[in-house]
Amino acid sequence: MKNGKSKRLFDLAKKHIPGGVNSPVRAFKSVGLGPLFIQKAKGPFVWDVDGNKFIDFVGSWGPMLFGHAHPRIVKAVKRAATWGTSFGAPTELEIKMAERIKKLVPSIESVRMVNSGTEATMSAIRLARAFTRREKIVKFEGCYHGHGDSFLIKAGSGALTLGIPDSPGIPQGVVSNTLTATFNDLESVRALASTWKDQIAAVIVEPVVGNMGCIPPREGFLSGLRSLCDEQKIVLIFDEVMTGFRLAAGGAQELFGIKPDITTLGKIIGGGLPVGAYGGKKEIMSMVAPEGPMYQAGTLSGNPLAMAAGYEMLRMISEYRLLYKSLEAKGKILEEETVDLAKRNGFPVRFNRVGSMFTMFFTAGHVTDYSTAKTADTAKFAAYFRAMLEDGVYLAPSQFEAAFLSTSHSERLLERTLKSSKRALRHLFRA
Ligand code: KE4
Repeated sequence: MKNGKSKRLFDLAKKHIPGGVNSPVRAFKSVGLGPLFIQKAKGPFVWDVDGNKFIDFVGSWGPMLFGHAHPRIVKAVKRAATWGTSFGAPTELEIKMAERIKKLVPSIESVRMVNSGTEATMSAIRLARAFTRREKIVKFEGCYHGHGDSFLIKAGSGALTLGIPDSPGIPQGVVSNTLTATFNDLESVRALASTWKDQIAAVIVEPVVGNMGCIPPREGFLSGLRSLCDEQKIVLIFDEVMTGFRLAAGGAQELFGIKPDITTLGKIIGGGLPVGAYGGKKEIMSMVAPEGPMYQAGTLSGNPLAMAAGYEMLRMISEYRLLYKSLEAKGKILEEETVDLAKRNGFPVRFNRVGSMFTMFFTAGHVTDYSTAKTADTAKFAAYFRAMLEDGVYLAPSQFEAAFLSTSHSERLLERTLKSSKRALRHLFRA
């Protein structure tokens, strides 16, 4: 595959930008390549600057539920731009956005727009601390909630991929207030709750993990968290930046029937533009300034272009009645054919999936938490990634990320992807 221009651009980028990228996981470090510089995208495809075309399963790390450059999103953003790109003042569209979010996610009674998932999660734990007057938070090893200081402790996603789950630069005082438990292990949370009785402000969890690769919650895990938080008056935060509007119109909380106290959102909610949000019980949200004393602000929060893209996204989600059924059917095709191939050939791979987000782990065992995710053979994953890329399939450049399907991934494209995957696996395992 010719990639001369990407190489040249990467060399140039490294002169001006740390590591040549504006977000670490994009650097392709863990897959032994330099990143592809993307020229354009449409539907399920991306084209790089060397003219290579790929079937895209990254989808900008989740937002592209309807594929890239959807005409309705593009039209909404173009129209909004002619009326001005930012006012720093309230607009009617922000009210419509909030109403639509509340309708789709009933646990949200009041919602604040911000500019990224990180801002949403940072604000959510500050709010939980303000509401409970407690300082500790519980997160899960391998989960990723953005790059806020409190979260870069045993973090997932790019931090895990690059082997820096505990970033330098985080003050000891912050580190000591972040307790870590094991995903899918309720006992590990109960133990912390009894050791730190009445000192834990919040438990924050990815209800379906995407940032260790895709890991579904065990039966009873989320409901157990809910009961424990009720017993101990701990704020339960569902970080649905990735799962929100991805797994159901009402996110993972709709799928699993569990109501968190606060939900954080991002990615899909912006239709590809920078948007995050946090919302939940009115009683808690009323603490947020200027209604209450907990301060959080943002020059571009509720930005008119981002709202136009996000609102159009949520309208399309509301209109498309069979959306999640169709995404489930697509995911099933990939899963069933891959699992069947692996079984017939004895390939040591494990396919985890919930709806349209999935990860194929290069390990034979079940992957249910951080320690089992870490058994994956990342060198094998890297070789598989490179083979798929050569074959025109663009996966997330990390074993510890989820891949995403969109409505634009046709069955024909999925069959094409499966052919490439079978070839790559057979070559990898010399079958
Ligand atoms: P952002 O600040 O990147 O918008 O959102 C942070 C975040 C919060 N919570 C969850 C569950 C997330 O998955 C994320 C961000 N996800 C990663 C991909 N796994 C973003 C990609 C990147 O860091 O470049």
